[in-house]
Amino acid sequence: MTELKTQVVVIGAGPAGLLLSRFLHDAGIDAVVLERRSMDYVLSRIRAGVLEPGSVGLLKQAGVAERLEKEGQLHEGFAISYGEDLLRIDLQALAGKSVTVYGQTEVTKDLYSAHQADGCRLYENAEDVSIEDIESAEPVVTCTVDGEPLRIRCDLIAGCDGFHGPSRRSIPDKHRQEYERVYPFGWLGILSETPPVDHELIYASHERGFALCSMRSNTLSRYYVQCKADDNPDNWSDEDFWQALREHLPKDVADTLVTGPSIEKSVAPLRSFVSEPMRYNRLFLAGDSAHIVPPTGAKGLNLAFSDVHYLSEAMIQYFNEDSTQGIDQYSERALNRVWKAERFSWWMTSLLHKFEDDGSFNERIRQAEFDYLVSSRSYQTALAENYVGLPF
Ligand code: FAS
Ligand code: PHB
Repeated sequence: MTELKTQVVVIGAGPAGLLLSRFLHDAGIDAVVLERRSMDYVLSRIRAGVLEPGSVGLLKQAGVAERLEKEGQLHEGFAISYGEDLLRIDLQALAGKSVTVYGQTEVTKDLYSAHQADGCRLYENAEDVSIEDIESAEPVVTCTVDGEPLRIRCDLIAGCDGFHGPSRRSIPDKHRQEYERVYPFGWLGILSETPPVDHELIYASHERGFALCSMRSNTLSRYYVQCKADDNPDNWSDEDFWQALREHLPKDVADTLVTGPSIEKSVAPLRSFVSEPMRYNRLFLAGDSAHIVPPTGAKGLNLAFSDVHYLSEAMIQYFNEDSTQGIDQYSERALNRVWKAERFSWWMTSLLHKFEDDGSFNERIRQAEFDYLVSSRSYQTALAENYVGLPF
């Protein structure tokens, strides 16, 4: 049995956990990160691809934006297609800001290499992570690493372990309120070494359903089509996927689509989920451990970073200024921004997807919503403001 003492145990080495431990390290606060999987596995995940300017600012503040600034693509706008109609949302003109296309995989790699360079403590393949004495002044986190039991006493715990992690569940049910909407569809996504069909993202809504044309670079494209929630990627050949994608896009876009073999293919279910509060005694939840958004609004990763913005400030204040003000306000501050992003992601999902059981009235409402968007600069501005990210 190895016994350790630290100030903060960070559970989960995804983007939230790694960014938090970076900020704590810079403030001279000792932390230990526990990750259930191997870091090779964590670094191989294909997830988000759009960064708000606020997230880019945090990555710069953390000193891990060098490659992002070189390889990231600045996007001043994106398009929404509705059947054959195409509307460009000019983010720069409407909201005065642009987003950056740079894969979550790359962000996580940059954070991890900085973590290693700092010589910060991270235990990968940490099994059976569990929290003890969660109501005490010195909680304990236990786990097993390479068969060796590890016991870590700490002051505070950051639950950055995603939706399926133990942190949220260690908060007693009577102290937790969960809000959820599970959508009756998923996203089938592929990655292909082909040039993107457009230099900006296209969110396509079609009577057949939703599709998204995105990218990771000028030679690496990321595409999604709406599929059944429990669909299996093996049910889809590459040709099936490309055919379905073409059918969801305006003809003149589909005609320019360059296809090729997929190098990754996966299905992601869509749900909106929030667990309140985001703090229980000395445990603080950040990122997907506390909330999930459907990816239609490109908010998942960005919300994880905004949580870390609030939580790192609060923990630094607690340890370095002996003030509990930040940690006492953390849950409320974070949830305030989380719910606005939940609303936007739900709105984008409702506008752009096909709901089988919806009936013609809702179909017509969606059409009217799109027509209003096309005709109203203020409505486009509201969309743009939310897409680039509301202030912290
Ligand atoms: P993460 O899930 O990234 O990280 C949590 C970490 O905790 C993981 O490394 C996990 O292994 C670890 N962990 C779990 N249980 C543990 C335990 N018991 N002990 C120790 N460690 C444990 N967002 C978009 O904007 N666009 C997208 O296209 C998109 N696609 C997505 C596809 C999928 C399949 C998923 C799940 C999410 C997607 N998201 C997308 C949202 C995504 O970007 C998340 O919001 C983001 O990864 C959240 O980061 P974290 O909170 O750090 O959680
Ligand atoms: C992606 O590139 O993976 C991506 C982009 C925008 C979204 C969702 C996913 O809204």
